[in-house]
Amino acid sequence: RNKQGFTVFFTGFSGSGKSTIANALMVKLMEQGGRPVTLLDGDVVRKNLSSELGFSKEHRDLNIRRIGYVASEITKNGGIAICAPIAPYATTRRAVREDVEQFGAFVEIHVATTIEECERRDRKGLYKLAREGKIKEFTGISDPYDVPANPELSVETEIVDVDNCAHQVLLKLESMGLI
Ligand code: GGZ
Repeated sequence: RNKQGFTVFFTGFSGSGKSTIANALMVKLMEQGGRPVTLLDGDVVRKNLSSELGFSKEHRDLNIRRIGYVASEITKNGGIAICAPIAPYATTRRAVREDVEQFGAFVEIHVATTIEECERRDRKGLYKLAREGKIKEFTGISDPYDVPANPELSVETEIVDVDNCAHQVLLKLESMGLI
């Protein structure tokens, strides 16, 4: 039972809380034992797998397709892949979904923190730099973000804390019969 692999794919703005929720989810899934859990975090992937890429549409798409390929291999082999890039383009998310769904479930989670709230928090000071024009093509400021139309789940980080968001994801996975 529950041997099929699957991919949990978080999408949302920089500073929305994707990494934090993804990490909390990883801990919960590892506690359950069973399948290996692999986290493909946005900035870690950029450092190790996509270090030559920038933030044009072409480069973002290439980055996301690489993440999708790795996630589909993990899914194929019965593992759990947790991805947490911005992934701003709906068509690219769709393509990754199709890659993964050949082998197992694709669970898209919209981390629905508004751009206003991400900019207010500005944990890494990147929004300030983007406003000053020192970072170009910054998602939500000077670059597009397609809001997911039909995610499996949307988490509202402005009213729900991190642990609770991760718990909501866990409940969704349960209701889908994946865990
Ligand atoms: C968006 C940027 C940009 C631009 C650098 N636009 O908060 P962070 O810092 O750690 O997460 C962001 C990360 C985005 O990389 P992704 O691979 O997730 O993006 S994508 O899915 O679109 O390929 C941010 C930082 O890199 N960053 N410049 N212009 N975020």
